[in-house]
Amino acid sequence: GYGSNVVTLLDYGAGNVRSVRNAIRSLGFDIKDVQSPKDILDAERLIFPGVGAFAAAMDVLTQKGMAEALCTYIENDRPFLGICLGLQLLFESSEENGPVNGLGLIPGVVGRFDSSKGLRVPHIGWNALQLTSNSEILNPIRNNHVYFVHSYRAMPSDDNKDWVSSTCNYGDNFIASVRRGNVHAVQFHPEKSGDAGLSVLRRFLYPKSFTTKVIPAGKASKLAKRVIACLDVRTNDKGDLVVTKGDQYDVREDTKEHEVRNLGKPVDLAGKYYNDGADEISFLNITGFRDFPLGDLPMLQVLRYTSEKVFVPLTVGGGIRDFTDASGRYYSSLEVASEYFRSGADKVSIGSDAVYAAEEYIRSGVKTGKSSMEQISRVYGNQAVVVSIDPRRVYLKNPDDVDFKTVKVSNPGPDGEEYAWYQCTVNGGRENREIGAYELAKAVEELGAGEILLNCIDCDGQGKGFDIDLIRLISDAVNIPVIASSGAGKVEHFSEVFNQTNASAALAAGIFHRKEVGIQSVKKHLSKEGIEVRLTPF
Ligand code: 1PR
Repeated sequence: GYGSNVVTLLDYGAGNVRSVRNAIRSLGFDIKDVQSPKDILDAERLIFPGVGAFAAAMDVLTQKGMAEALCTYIENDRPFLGICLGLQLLFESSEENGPVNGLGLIPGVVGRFDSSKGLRVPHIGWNALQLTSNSEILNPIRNNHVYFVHSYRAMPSDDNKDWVSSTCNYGDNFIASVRRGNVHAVQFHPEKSGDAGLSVLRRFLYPKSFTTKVIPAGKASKLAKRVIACLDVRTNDKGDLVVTKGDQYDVREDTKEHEVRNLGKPVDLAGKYYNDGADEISFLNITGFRDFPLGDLPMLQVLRYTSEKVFVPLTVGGGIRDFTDASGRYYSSLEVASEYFRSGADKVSIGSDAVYAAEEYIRSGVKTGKSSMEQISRVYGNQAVVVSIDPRRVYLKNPDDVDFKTVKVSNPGPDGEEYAWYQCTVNGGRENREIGAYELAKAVEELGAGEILLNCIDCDGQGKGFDIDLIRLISDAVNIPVIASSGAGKVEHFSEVFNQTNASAALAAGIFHRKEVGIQSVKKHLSKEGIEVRLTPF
C-alpha cells in the first residue's frame, strides 16, 4: 500500500486540475497520479476531476484501458469521488458533440441546459443544493452555496433515483450529486467552493470521522449574485509586481514622479479577499510593455501561490493573444492561455484581441476558428473564456448619427445630449476602435466567449456607481453571464446594479483596496435587500 494519506488522482491531462491537487494537499494528503489502469484498480481512494469535453475524455479513457478499470473499481464499491465531468461520464451518454457513450454505470443522458427559455448558459456561479437522500460528504452543506460551472447536466428520473443524492435548481432541477455506497460524484467544484467545498473533500478523505446523521435540506434557492474582487497588477518602475488602481485607467500618482500607484502585494491581497468572502478573484496584468507573456514569470508565480490557498475561481487577463518572441518563436494564444491554466487560473480574460477578432468577424461574417476565443474555448470550454470590454461613453444629440447601438441615457451629457453609444477601446483604453460595446458583446458570444467582464472607462475609479445604462444594454443583449465593473463606491451601488440590470456578478477594485467598503458588508447589504448571495463564513 501507499500508506493511508495518499489519494490516487485520475488526471488525463485535458485541463487544469491544479486546484484539485492544491485542495487535496491542503487537507494533508499526498497525490499519486494514475499512469495505468492498474493504478486505478489498486487505489485506496480515487478522485476523478473530469475536465474538457465529454467525447474527448471518453476517447482517452477508452484508449488507455482506463474506462474498464474505472467501471470495475466503481462496481466493487471502492472509494470514489468524481467531479463535474467526472460525474457526467458515469452516465449512459451525453449530447455534448454527440450523442457519445459514457461509462454507463448510471441510467440517464447528459443534456445541455435549455437556453431558449432565456437561461444563461453556461451555468456559472454559486448555487445551493437540495439534498434528496443521505450523503455523509454533503451533509454539512445544507443551504450553503457551492460553485458550479457547466453547460451540460444530467436529470433525475425514476431510473436513476437510487443514485441521486442532491439536485440543484437552474431552469430545472438537475442532478447535483450522486452517491451509492462508497461511490460519490458531484457536479459542482468542491475545490472552488471555499470552505464549504473543502469540507466535502475532507469528509470524503476522512470518512470515519463523521456521523451519518441526516441533515434536512435548506430552502429552495437560485443562482447567487457574485461579488468579485479585481486586482489590476503591473510592474512598477522598480520592477516589482504590485496591485495598482487607475483613475479612468490612469494608474500613475498625481505627483512630480508620476510613480505607479501601489496598493499592495497581489498574493496577499487575493488571500485576504478570499477570507473576506470574495466569490471570485480576477487578476488583470496591465503592465504596459507586455511583449513576452510566457516569460512573464511573476504573473505565473502569483497564480501558483494564490491557487495554493485561495479556493474560489481565479481569472487572469492581460496579454492573452498570439505572439512571437524576440528569438522569433511563435506562441498561439492557446499556448499562452494553457500556461496560465497550468499555473492555477480557471478562466482567462481577453481584451484587445477580442476586439480585433470581433471586428474581423463582423466584417467578413466568417468564423475562422483561429481567434483566441475560438481556440481557447474549443479546448477548455466556453466557461474558461471571459471577454473584457473597455468602452468609453460617446454622447449624441441624435441616435441616428452613428451605425452603432445607442441608448437613451439616464443622465444627459455635458451639452444636454440625451443619447450615447459605448465605443470599444484596446490597449487599456489608449486606442478607440470603430465598434460599440453592444456589437462586440454579440460577436464575442458567437465566437465562444462564456462570460463578459464589462468595464466602463468613464466610471472607473470614480466611486459614483456602475454605468446602469451600459450594463442593462449588454446584459439584455447576450445569453452569457455579464460581470458589471467600474465605479462601485458604496454598498448601495451593488444592490442598484442587481436590481436594475441582469448582471450576474459585480466587480470592484478601488473600494476594497482602500478598505473603504469590505466584501462582507457588500454581501450583508445584498442579503438584507433580498438579493441572493453566498454568505461566509461557512
Ligand atoms: O487587452 O487583452 O491585454 O487585456 C488588458 C486588460 O487589462 C483588460 O481587461 C483591461 O480592462 C485591463 N486594463 C488595461 N489597462 C488598465 C488600466 O487601468 N490602465 N484595467 C486596465 C482595467 C478596469 C477594471 C477595474 C474596474 C473596477 N481595470 O478591472 O478594476 O474598473 O475599478 P473600481 O471598482 O475601482 O472602479 P488585453
